[in-house]
This record gives sequence, C-alpha cells and structure tokens, in this order.
Amino acid sequence: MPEINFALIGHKFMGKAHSNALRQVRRFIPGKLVPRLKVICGSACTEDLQTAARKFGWEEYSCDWRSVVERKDIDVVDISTPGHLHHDIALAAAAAGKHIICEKPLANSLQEATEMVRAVEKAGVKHMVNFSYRRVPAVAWAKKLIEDGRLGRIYHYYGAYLQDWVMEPNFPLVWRLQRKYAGSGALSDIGSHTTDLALFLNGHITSVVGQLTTFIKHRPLVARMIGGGFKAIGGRRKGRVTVDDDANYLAQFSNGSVGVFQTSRFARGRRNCNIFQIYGSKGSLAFNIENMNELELYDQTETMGEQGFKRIIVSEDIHPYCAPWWPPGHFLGYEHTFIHAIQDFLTSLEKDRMAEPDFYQGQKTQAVLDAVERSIKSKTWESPKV
Ligand code: SOE
Repeated sequence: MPEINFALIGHKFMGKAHSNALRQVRRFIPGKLVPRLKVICGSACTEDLQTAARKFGWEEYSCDWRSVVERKDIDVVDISTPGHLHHDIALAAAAAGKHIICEKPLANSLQEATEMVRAVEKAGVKHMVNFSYRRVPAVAWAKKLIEDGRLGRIYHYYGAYLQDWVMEPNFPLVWRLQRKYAGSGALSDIGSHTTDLALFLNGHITSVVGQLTTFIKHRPLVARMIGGGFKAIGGRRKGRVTVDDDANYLAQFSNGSVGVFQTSRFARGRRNCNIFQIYGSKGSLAFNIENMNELELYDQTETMGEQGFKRIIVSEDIHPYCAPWWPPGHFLGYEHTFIHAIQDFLTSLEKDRMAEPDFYQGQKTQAVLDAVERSIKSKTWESPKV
C-alpha cells in the first residue's frame, strides 16, 4: 500500500497522541495511504525525545524542525508544538509544499492565523486544524441530528469547558500560563475547543462580548509535585501570569440563536469537562465529554406523557467513526479522536479534497477569540473580523 511520509514537530502530550494515532490508524481503519513515521522533532535532542522516537517507532528524531520541513522525503508536517511555534512552522512547511496538520488553536492571534491561511492557499497544500472533539462519535452524531432538523429552530447554545489543573498557587509558571507562548489562557487553550464546536454545530457567530479573569497573578518559576501538592523550588523567584484563568462570553449566532460560553481552569473537581447543550423548537441535545460515548436527546414529537431526555449510547456501527472498532456497547476514548482525525486527513489526501476543520475554519475560531479580547477593551459587543 502506498506510504505517506510524516514529520511530527512536538513530542510531548500532543506528540504522544499524534504518534499513537499515526501508528494505530491503519491497524483498525482500512484505507489506501499508510502513514510512515519518518522523523519526530523536539526543541532539543534530549533523552526524552529519543525515548519518544523509540517508543512510538519513529525512524529518526531531530531537534531542527527548519531542516526537517525542507526534506524532500517528507510529505506531511504535523505541528504538535505549543502555540507560539505554529505560525512559523506552518509558513515554512507550506513554502516547502508540505501538507499540514496543525494542533489547536491554529495560532496565537488572528493575524498569525490569517498569514497561515494565505501561505497554504498560495502553496495549494491540504491543511487541517486538529479540533479533536469534533471526532467524538457522539459529537458527530449530534451534528447529523441537527442537520436532519431534529431540533428545529435553534434558540440556545451553551458551551463550557471546565478544568482544575492550575488551582494550586504553587503550580509553576508553565508555557500555557504565558501569553508569549500561549496567546491567551483558558480563552484560547480550551475556549478554542468550545468555540470550534459551536461553529461546527450551530454555525456562524456574528458578535460576542466577554469577561476574562486571572485568579492567581504570580507563580513560582520552578516547582515540583511533592506529596500531592506543588512546592516552589529554586528560591522565592516568581513570574507574572500573563493570561486568563477564566474566560466567559456571550454570543449572537447568524441563525438567530444566542450563545453562552464558560471556560475555566479553576473549576475544582472538573478535570477535563467539555460540554454543550443546544435547545431548539423541536428538540434539544446535551453532551458531556466525561460521558463521551453518550448523547442526550429530547424529542418534542414523542408521545405526550412519554417525553424526556433520553440517553443515546453512541457505539453502534451506524454511528460516525464506530464501525471499525468494537461491538456496540464497547466504548471509545480520548485517543480515538486523534486516530479519527488522522484517518480523515488521509482520506482528504486520497480523495484530493479538504479535511475539516481546515485553516479557514481555524481562522474563524481565532476571529471569535480575537473579538472576545477586543470586547474586553471596548467593554461592548464586537464582531469577528472573519
Ligand atoms: C489543557 O488545557 C489541555 O491539554 C488542552 O490544551 C487540550 O486541547 C485539551 O484537549 C485538554 O486540556
């Protein structure tokens, strides 16, 4: 079977998820193109990078992404780095004629996202942003039910993404807490997910007004987990947190519905709680990633007296993405969403069509986040520029 050569830039959390997906996709999901794991890149040629290369079966490792994206034997560049590198890597990869997968969010600013769109347009390459939650079967099934008109006219979209991993005051000043690396905090890291899902499920957002809060403003530069908590080490040196811990915003959609969004890293007890609730004239849907194989549907057309939210177990062969895996009732997990993303990207190459969400859609999400940040300054509603 024909191979397609991948270079993966980034070897930590996302590098692990993408490596696994590239390794697993053709073991479970039939298709023409087989990913070849040519080279994995890190910021430095550490033992950790070499271990990742060995563990996931990469043929080579490198700590020089600029030379890797230029290689003639590379077909696809997979950008799985912190956000501040997405723009430069994508522009170099596009200029070298490589197809590109880029982890979310597309960029750290609307300006960067726009330049990335121009670069891939000019290069004529395939491009996709990996908003992985679109590829949860229950989310894809929600999309189908909405498209089939099962909810009727949409009135309300509620999206929330709640985590609690930075609530300890001594949690160190990691890159996600610094604007120069992350662009913004909860707003872009997890708000990009909720915003992408809203655009995917409910369409265009015409205006937003937001609120950003940073609860802990200074953190130790270096800290270590000791006995269940974090202890600052290396003296009393602290750095300023330059992003939001919490981002909330209201939205108007072009279909006339209204949106409420809440994203926080200070929701004690919520490790990774990504939810949406959509309320329409004929029915409603509710999803919670903590029960990612389930979707709740309320159908107003059901017999009076028997109406209520029903729990759909989304694991049948007819449900999106489920057929290649297990028998009904045997569930999928977080890692499967990455395998589905790689599968969809390979299909886009095989059929010479764009995979979704592409960089244009990633730019639209960036434009909503940009409008939220502008609304903080203007203290009024702002419209996305794209
Ligand atoms: C941290 O908030 C994080 O790892 C995000 O960066 C991911 O996009 C999300 O899927 C899980 O949480």
